[in-house]
Amino acid sequence: MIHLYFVLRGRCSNTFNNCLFFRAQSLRMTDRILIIGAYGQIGTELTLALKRKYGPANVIATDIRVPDHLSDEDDSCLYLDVLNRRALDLAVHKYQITQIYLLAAILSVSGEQHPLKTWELNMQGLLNVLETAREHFIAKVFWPSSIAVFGHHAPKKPCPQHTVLQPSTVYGISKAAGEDWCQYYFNKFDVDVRSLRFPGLISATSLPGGGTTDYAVDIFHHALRNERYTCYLKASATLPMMYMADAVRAVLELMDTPAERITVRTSYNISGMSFTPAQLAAAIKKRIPGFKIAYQPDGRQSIAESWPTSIDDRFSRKDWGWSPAYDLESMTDQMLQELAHTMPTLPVR
Ligand code: NAD
Ligand code: AKB
Repeated sequence: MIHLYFVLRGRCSNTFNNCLFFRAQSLRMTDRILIIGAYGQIGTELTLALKRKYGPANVIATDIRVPDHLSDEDDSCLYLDVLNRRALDLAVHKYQITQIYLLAAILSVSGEQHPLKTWELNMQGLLNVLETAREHFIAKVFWPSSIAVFGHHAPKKPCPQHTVLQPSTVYGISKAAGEDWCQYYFNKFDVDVRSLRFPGLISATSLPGGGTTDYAVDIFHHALRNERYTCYLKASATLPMMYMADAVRAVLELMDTPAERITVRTSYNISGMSFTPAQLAAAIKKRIPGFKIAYQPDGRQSIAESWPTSIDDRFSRKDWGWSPAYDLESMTDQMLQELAHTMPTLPVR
């Protein structure tokens, strides 16, 4: 895909002077994508989708843990620590990057074990990317937020787009603050950063790590190994969830939307499905009759109780046409089918 890419961005929202200036972004032959945190749960699938869309040579996948099976010569697989601002600048310059997808973060459960490290990675990582985007005139940035931004005082069912954010975890605090920084960089510096408040993501080709919603993936692995699953949430703990194929499609659709249609510059609510562990266990049992589950709620239950049970995503639907394809039944069918192939090769996390 070769196109002439000449972006004139007009607004300077400087507090002291309301000048109008134009920023001639660049004359480029094609989009060049930098993915940071590419080998995590989302990155594994999003990287493939972006390579299909933009061509493998135009997608630079980076992480601090590079998979063993890729050789050093594979230029599309790089070590990059998002906390190293200089290395980030160099990568953006060297590969003539036009879009950045920042996926590196510590999630809700791990975050409670390492609060300051979580704040450092989630916040400084985002600020490094926003600053790099500003200085290098990056055309678009994607950064995921989470339903963890909501706390006990937000309406639970459904949780509106615009509501009180008093998160209960350091992860949620970092996401809520990150949303404000995204909006600030858009308003102040015209950085076109776009974001989704993802619910718990369920995937067969990659494992989740350190989240409250991880049970919804682990349960499938136990079921397929004919093992009983002990769930760390109550049977009745309803949470919003989404199948990874929907999540990846949402990112691509949001990033393809013309900038003038994006009305939410913090982060969009987005909904897939909502269910309890008991409902998910019942859906699995329908397909694997011998499957057994027990419940032993631990500290993760209190995190789950601080999150909404369903999400009002009307702004996503209206602004960029969001509609999920998977519900509990179709997701369960797909997970069991896909895991039958991928499970033996999945790395342990
Ligand atoms: P993940 O933990 O699976 O992957 C994160 C990746 O970032 C890992 O591969 C890790 O090695 C890498 N990383 C860690 N520190 C890094 C650093 N300093 N520099 C570069 N890379 C580093 O996370 P995920 O589940 O894929 O989530 C990706 C993003 O989506 C995160 O921002 C997360 O908050 C958000 N999100 C995820 C979910 C979900 O259910 N998975 C839900 C809501 C939001
Ligand atoms: C977590 O449970 O921490 C994540 C999330 C919903 O952000 N899956």
